[in-house]
Amino acid sequence: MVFGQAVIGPPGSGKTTYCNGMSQFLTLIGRKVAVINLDPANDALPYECAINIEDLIKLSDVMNEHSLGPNGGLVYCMDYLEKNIDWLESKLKPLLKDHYLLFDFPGQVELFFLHSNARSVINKLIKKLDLRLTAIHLVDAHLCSDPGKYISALLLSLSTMIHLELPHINVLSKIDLIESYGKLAFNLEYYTDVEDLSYLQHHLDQDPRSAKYRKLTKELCNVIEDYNLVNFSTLDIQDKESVGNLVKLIDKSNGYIFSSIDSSAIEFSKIAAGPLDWDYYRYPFFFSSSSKRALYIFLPVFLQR
Ligand SMILES: Nc1nc2c(ncn2[C@@H]2O[C@H](COP(=O)(O)OP(=O)(O)OP(=O)(O)O)[C@@H](O)[C@H]2O)c(=O)[nH]1
Ligand SMILES: [Mg+2]
Repeated sequence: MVFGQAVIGPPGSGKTTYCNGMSQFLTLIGRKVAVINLDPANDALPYECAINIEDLIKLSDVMNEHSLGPNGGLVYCMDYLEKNIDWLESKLKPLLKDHYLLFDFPGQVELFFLHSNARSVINKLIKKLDLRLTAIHLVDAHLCSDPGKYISALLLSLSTMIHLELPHINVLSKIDLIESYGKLAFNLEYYTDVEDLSYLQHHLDQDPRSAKYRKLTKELCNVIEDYNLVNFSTLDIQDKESVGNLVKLIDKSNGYIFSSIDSSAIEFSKIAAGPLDWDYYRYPFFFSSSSKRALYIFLPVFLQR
């Protein structure tokens, strides 16, 4: 059984930086990590890449040969990858024995709530290679500073969850920058827990442009609340505690925490129902703010770019 993450989210939400930071963190806690770049538009990769889609297809070639723009080009590349899934499988096979996989996907959101190609790539890999993947959906935290943008982030997260049908964690990325966009109308927990969206209505009414769409927005909020699926974790990729908390959630969602257990169903259920603190005590630096080693590993995440 091979565990890993499919890292997705809108352009610039921090996916590539996340793969870099997450691979450093996981390496630090003793996992062997392989980062797979599936974004054919990712030109300057900050991480060492085990597999690169550019070896199969290049966005610039596709755009030239087929007279496509970047968006059409990316859809073409993902279709091409789906048709040539054997290429990816053969590259992944040598890694399956002992690696944890991080897939860095393109930031074109239609690929993950509309088109079937990316979903099909993920599903084929899961079935053929027995992967356990969690979708990590990064959304820039600055969207919380505008109620209209926040609602569209909720809708995007919901449609992506329903479309991909994977264990799924929505993450407000770049949370360290949230205060630089001014004071939020509500506590951060309001935005992460997605509790009662009717409170947003008042704020939307302040803006004449959004007040015009009052009824529509209300119905959209009802849809989000009726599904009751979306909530968010937060992440500052430079902060080891923030990354550590997310790792705990991911390990629970894709079953990594069960991977070393071969005893009874009771043991499984104890872990499933218990707190998230599984056996992270194995890594003494995990939450120790005095640990400089982890900090030094993290600082270069941005400096390398
Ligand atoms: N302050 C802060 N900046 C971040 C964080 N994560 C990413 N960034 C910055 O956000 C910018 C975009 O990050 P990328 O990792 O390139 O985003 P991406 O989602 O891979 O972008 P595309 O591949 O173009 O869709 C970069 O300047 C990063 O340094 C974070 O947690 N905090
Ligand atoms: Mg990227």
